[in-house]
Amino acid sequence: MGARADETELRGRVADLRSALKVAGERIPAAVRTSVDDALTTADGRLDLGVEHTVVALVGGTGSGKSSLFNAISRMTFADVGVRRPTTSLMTACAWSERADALLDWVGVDRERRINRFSSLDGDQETQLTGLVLLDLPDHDSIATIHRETVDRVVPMADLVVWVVDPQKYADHALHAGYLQGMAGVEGSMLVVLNQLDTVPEGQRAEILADVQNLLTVDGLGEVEVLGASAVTGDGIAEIRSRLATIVGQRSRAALRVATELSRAAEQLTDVLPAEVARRSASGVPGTVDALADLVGLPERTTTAAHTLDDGTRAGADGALTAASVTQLREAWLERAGAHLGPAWRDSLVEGTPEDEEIARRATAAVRAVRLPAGPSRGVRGWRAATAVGAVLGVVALVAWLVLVLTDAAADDVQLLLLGLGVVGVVLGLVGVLAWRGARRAQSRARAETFSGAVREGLARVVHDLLETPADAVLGAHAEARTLALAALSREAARHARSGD
Ligand SMILES: Nc1nc2c(ncn2[C@@H]2O[C@H](COP(=O)(O)OP(=O)(O)OP(=O)(O)O)[C@@H](O)[C@H]2O)c(=O)[nH]1
Ligand SMILES: [Mg+2]
Repeated sequence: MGARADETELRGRVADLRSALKVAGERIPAAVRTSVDDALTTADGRLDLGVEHTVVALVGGTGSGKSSLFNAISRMTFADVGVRRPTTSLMTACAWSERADALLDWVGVDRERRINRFSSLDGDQETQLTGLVLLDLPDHDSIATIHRETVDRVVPMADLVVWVVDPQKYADHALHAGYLQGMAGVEGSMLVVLNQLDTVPEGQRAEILADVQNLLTVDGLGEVEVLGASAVTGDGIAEIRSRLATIVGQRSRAALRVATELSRAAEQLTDVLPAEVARRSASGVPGTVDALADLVGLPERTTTAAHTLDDGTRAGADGALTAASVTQLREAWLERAGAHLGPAWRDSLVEGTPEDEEIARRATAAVRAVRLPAGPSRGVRGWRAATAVGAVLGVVALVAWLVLVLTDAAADDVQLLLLGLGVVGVVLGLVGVLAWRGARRAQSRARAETFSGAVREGLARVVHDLLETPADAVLGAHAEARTLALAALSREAARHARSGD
């Protein structure tokens, strides 16, 4: 991954974590909030210094040739090389970068002791070292305390420390006891260069290099790479440059440190944002609507609404819910919706949920608002009329027929016609009665369904507005904060998966 892409990714992770903090706000425990916030501030500071840089410090005893190597590696003659010891008292820096000033301010290199390798004409040959910030340090074994202090301050800031030793003093006790033995554990960020190899007869060079390696093994640094070089003849310089190119091509220690800190911060956040917390409260809604329907006495009210033919508001008129009657329902809801939430999140859920009074008032109003068409339905009215017509017709015709039969006043045809009409009327009356009763039952059923459906709909709205919506606001924030924290984690995991480091 390129250094810029690395920085962009790290800034993205900082932004995600910052958003997570913002979304969650004070619902994150104060200690975690402070710790994550501090980590983000530190990360920002490091990113501002530029994590694309790899700081390499040349450290060693006076006269070992640090300044000479600095010049040889940078192919310039910027550092002072001297015969009088110690020569270097002020750090010198060469940056293969145009953005290293903030970093060099932080390291403490004077402005006039910096040189930018990109401003030189042969910059093209230097691109393989892009990102390198090479530091020439004063001697660590100096008679000048300030030199030692500089070394002690800068060594921990470096991504790679190059210990420069020479054939005369490589076994120096101050070097091994004072510095090298303390480096065990961070061998990966050091390199030893045995300089002035030109002063050693060719036949003895391998032996002396092996000796340096042995001493390092005794120091507990057996893994550390030892390179031989001569700043005067230029032998071994290409190898050092190529070694440095490999190192600057890897993720800088600064980037790694920021990445690690961000992962730790992300983990702290995900720890207080458990995965078990639901993202929404919808699953608790049907049961709560049922419970509220029972509380308002929906079954009895439905029976009333079915059998009374007024506009339906009478069914919901009496019996307003009391606040106390919904207390348990509200508590059960909060218990369920807030399962697994941390204490501050739970408080926020409780605070965001309207009080018992409000729920009781809205539920009562929802029941009272239901209206049904008043009076009998058209079917009922029709069959009632048909019954009446049939009954009248039947009775009149039969009475007329009876009178005519008894008085024998009419022809047989007329008697037969009246008898037929009477029978038709009676049948129509009987069918009418049955159909009338059926239509009344159907109307009751329809009224019951409409009433109960409308009340449940109204109560569902109450549950949605007063319970589900506020709960989802809290659960949504929780889920969002967790997703952001996970994004900051998983991006890192993805990076590891890509680069295998
Ligand atoms: N023969 C030989 N002489 C070298 C080599 N490297 C440096 N010198 C000489 O050693 C002397 C000291 O070199 P510097 O580069 O100033 O050493 P330094 O480590 O920077 O010394 P301080 O700044 O005092 O800590 C100079 O006279 C250099 O010319 C080398 O590889 N071979
Ligand atoms: Mg020097």
